[in-house]
Amino acid sequence: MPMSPDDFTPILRQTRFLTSAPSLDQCPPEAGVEIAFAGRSNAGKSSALNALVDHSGLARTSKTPGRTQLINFFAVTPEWRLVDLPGYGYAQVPEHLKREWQAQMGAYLEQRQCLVGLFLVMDVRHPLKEFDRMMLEWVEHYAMPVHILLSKSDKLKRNAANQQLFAVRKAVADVTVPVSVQLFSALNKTGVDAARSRLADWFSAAEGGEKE
Ligand SMILES: Nc1nc2c(ncn2[C@@H]2O[C@H](COP(=O)(O)OP(=O)(O)OP(=O)(O)O)[C@@H](O)[C@H]2O)c(=O)[nH]1
Ligand SMILES: [Mg+2]
Repeated sequence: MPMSPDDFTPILRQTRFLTSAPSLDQCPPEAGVEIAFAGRSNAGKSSALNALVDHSGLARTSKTPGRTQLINFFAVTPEWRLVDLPGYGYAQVPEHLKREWQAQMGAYLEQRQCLVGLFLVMDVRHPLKEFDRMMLEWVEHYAMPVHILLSKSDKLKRNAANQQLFAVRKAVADVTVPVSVQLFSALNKTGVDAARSRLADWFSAAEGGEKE
């Protein structure tokens, strides 16, 4: 049964911080279902998560890139979790730490059985950078659906934002896993309803069933 927004939004509003994990072996137990937010540093992952659960300040946001360095888990219900992944691609980070990050993210995507889908957050003005393309290759490899938020859409005029939307849709048309793309703004709440219904679809589709 699809969940209506009227039913789901109050559930999302109950989201609470659960735990932070510095590495995969310290993640909470594999139970229920998880949806993760990935994206380059400063793309707006934490802001998007906060807008979706209607709780500013829940996930820490910052003007300093690389704020989120841990894997942060949020419980929507005892069964449903949202995961704020560390950002990637900030320039100041030494090469060995970038490799360490890649290994952690790769391991998380590969091994986390309860992960049912990825929200890939990209600044609408700078989509599909190298790391975004790597994430798309990974979700293809692990056969995981991906939903792209083109964030900070308030930074562009409506026409320019729509042009970016169509360009990204075209660019990902050949991706071999289910992929959807939308405009999003945590500032003026553009696209919040659409993103919530994607979360609701993934959570309720996975409910009670094992990931295939
Ligand atoms: N104008 C505008 N600014 C935004 C929006 N979303 C996020 N920002 C700003 O962009 C900056 C980064 O936002 P975060 O949500 O912390 O980004 P992040 O992807 O979690 O960053 P890391 O945790 O460092 O990887 C902050 O200064 C936010 O206020 C938006 O929709 N519109
Ligand atoms: Mg963050």
